[in-house]
This record gives sequence, structure tokens and C-alpha cells, in this order.
Amino acid sequence: MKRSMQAAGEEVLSLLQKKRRTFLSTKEISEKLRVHPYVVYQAIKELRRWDFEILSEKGKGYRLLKIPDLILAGEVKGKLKTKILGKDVLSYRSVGSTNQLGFRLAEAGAKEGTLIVADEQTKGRGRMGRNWYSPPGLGLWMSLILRPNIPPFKAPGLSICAGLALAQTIRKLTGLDAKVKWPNDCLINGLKVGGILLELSAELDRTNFVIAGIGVNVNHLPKDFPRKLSARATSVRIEWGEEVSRVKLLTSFLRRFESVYLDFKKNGLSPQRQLIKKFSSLLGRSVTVKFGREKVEGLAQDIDDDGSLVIRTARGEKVVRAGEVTVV
Ligand code: BTX
Repeated sequence: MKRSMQAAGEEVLSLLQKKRRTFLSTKEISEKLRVHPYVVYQAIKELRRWDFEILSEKGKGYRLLKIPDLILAGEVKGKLKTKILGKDVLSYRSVGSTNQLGFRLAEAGAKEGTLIVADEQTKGRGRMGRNWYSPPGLGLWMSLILRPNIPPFKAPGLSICAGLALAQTIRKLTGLDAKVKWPNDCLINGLKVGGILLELSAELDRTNFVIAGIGVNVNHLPKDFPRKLSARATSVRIEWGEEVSRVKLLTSFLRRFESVYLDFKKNGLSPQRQLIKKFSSLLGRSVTVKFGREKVEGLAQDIDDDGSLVIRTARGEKVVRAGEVTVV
């Protein structure tokens, strides 16, 4: 279903949730919400399409029996404690890519902080045309529309901020030693639990908007990964041993990321630098970084104020702005 839930659906759901023990008639619902009975009928139909189990009995009305495990806009909004991020939430059952949708919405003028979240992505994107495996019911697949007033060359710092916020959130919720692998991965015990994909609309000296795509493997069991990923990927549940509420992880992440993001917009990366270094999985290790046809080998020494990786090579220091890192 490539539609986010309509407002009437959310409102009817909220009423049914409050009165789960009894039936609510169409008349009662339409009076309470001040909408035409037909709107109620359509809303119930929509909720059923989203896999809500709703009992209907003639003369009595509707009763909510079962709520599916979805990330619903209303629930997210109700639990959010942010000023900007997630003030507008669009929640989908299945989309191609939340980043692609976010890009279109941003071009059409969607507000800074708009969150697009999907239960499943059928064409989840990684960097450089790679795929991001995003099955239903198990992960957080989301994009944020950001409109920072920064030159485009500063934007990669945002990827590091998002990675840092994600690692901090996982650490806080579970106590696991989550790390950031420069520039865009989140790791637990050396395995990839999440990834960040930044996509920009920019001119030479000015950023129009940034789509920050964040993917987190939350409740996957080992059998839920395709074989080619199983040696390198993990989920919060696999590492922690318990199921995790996706909505809780999402709202905690947004709160954390907002604070890092607002600081970044005002002061750049430097105030976060100590934390970034503390959470880095690379510093102090021997690495190979590939970017395009170039390859740099040496010791990962620092992450500078622009978010670049500083490498000590046999021929001196080299500053790398982007690339693919392997620990050797
Ligand atoms: P990346 O290019 O660093 O990682 C992609 C690579 O990671 C793949 O080639 C594959 O080897 C591996 N991989 C694919 N899926 C997974 C997974 N679920 N867990 C672990 N490893 C995997 C990282 O790109 C950036 C990913 C961003 C994903 C988000 S989800 C919401 C948003 N929408 C969208 O289309 N992408 C972003």
C-alpha cells in the first residue's frame, strides 16, 4: 500500500483504542469526530487494509480486536518529545525507498523535520547504487527531510551526526557497545546493525535540502537475513537477546538526533568531536580506504572538524572526505 494513513483513520483508531472493551457505533464515532458517517466507514475500511482486526456487529458497531505491529504516525507523534524532527510524520506499509519519497516531498516543499517511515522497503537504497535489505515488520526504515543552511561540503558531517545519535540511542536502550564506522555505518560487535544514506539537493555554495535516510535492523533473527548478509549484518535483537519496540527506538533516536543536529547547524561538528571519536570503531586501527580509483593505507588517526578521516600513512598525513573503509 503506497499511501500513508489518512487523518480520519488515525482519529477513528484513537477512539477505538480508548474503548477496546465495548462497541462504538458509526453514529457515536461520527458525532464525536464531527464527520459524516461515510468518513467513518471509509476509515474502518482503511484500518482493515492496514491489518487492524476490527469486529463489526449489526446494531452494535465496531470493536478493535488486534493492533498490527506497525509504526503508525499517530503513535509516533504521541510519543515524540522533539521540537522539529517528526512534527510531520508519514507512515507507510510498503514503499520503494523512503529516501526517494522524501526527495519528492522535499521538492514539493515539505517542512524541515518531516519524517517518512515505512514498515517495508522494496527498493531500499544503500550508497553508490547498492541495495539495502528492508523486510517488513523487523526494522526501522526512515528518512528525514532536513533544510540546514550549510554549504554542501559540510553535509557529510550530518551522516556522522546521525550515526553518532543512532549508536548513542542503541547504547542507552540496551547497554550494547554500539559504534560508528566512519562515515555511515553503525556497528555492534563489528557487525552492521544500521546505515545512513544522505542525499542532497544542492547548488555549488548552498544546500536546498538533505534527505537523511536511516536504516536499522531491529528485530531480525539470524534466519531473517539473506545468506550473503549473514556474516556481516546483525540486529539489535540478535545482540541484545530481546525484542525491541521499534517505536521506542525511533522516538529515542529522533530526540537524540535532534539535539546533535541543532548543535551541528549552529556550531558545526567540533562540539561533538570528542563523542564522535569515542564512538568511532576505526580510530587507532590500520585501515585501507578506497574512494574511486584511489586507495589509502595507514593508521586511522582522527576525525576532523569537517568530518573527514585523517590517516597517518607512510608518506605523511592524508585527509579523506569519503570512501569505503576496511580494517586490516
Ligand atoms: P551502504 O552502501 O554502506 O551499505 C549497503 C551494503 O550493506 C549492501 O551492499 C550490503 O552488502 C549490506 N546490506 C544491505 N542491507 C543490509 C542490512 N539490512 N543490514 C546490514 N547490511 C546490509 C548504507 O549503505 C546506507 C543504508 C541506508 C538505508 C536507509 S533505510 C531508509 C532510507 N531509504 C533508503 O532507500 N535508504 C535509507
